[in-house]
Amino acid sequence: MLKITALLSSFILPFLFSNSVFAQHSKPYQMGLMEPATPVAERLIEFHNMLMYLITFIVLFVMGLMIYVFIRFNAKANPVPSKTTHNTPLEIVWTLIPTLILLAIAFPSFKLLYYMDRIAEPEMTLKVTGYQWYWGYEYPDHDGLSFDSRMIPDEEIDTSKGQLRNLSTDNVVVLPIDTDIQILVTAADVIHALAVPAFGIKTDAVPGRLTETWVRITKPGTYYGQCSELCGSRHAYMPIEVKAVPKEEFEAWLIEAKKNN
Ligand SMILES: [Cu+2]
Repeated sequence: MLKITALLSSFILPFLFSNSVFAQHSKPYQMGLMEPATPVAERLIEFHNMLMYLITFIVLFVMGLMIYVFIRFNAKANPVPSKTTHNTPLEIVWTLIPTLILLAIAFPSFKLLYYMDRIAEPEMTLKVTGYQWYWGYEYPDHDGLSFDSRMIPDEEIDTSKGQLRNLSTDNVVVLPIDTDIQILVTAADVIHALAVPAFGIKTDAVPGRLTETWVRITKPGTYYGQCSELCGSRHAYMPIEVKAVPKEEFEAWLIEAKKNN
């Protein structure tokens, strides 16, 4: 009985409390996608939800038809089968409706793809380089400020500071909120991928190539991501930690960071 209660509470409690703190990283027993922190992530989630409705409707509809066929036209219920082979209106309908459904998916999909691609006039740039196995960050618009960011090892994790195992880093990337930030992604050794779910970004970091993406963070907070391209033995241990702060706070951080650079 105790075990069941414990099991139930571990399922239910995260749901009850999941809204009390802004969700920046995935939670145990989380349902659904991470709370969005950029317009791109918001649109991705809207698109995902739209597809969920569509898929659910199609699955139920096809399942209904099949169940009807199994019952109505099995050998017992329908011993003498019809020899009908063509039905032109029906064939037009079952070609046209799926085509319209595909168009209804393709149109917003391409629109979103181009929206995600790049920002026309970025206010600042962050360059990210993937290494085996950490990330390097550069702020080319801010006197070339640059630093490396490595995962904090398990034994040094300080939970009193809110540090998270396998997610917190020694040098946090600080970015201003409400700013169009161009992110240039590359790698120095093998292919990595910069992925931050709350920002809706997952961009390959390819050696010798500069890939572009962008964010406009709408809520201050700490956001986590991980390398999402299998890059070697410590692939799982090169997290991304981004701290989004108001612009004034970002300027203050810049002054401090440049001193230590
Ligand atoms: Cu990697």
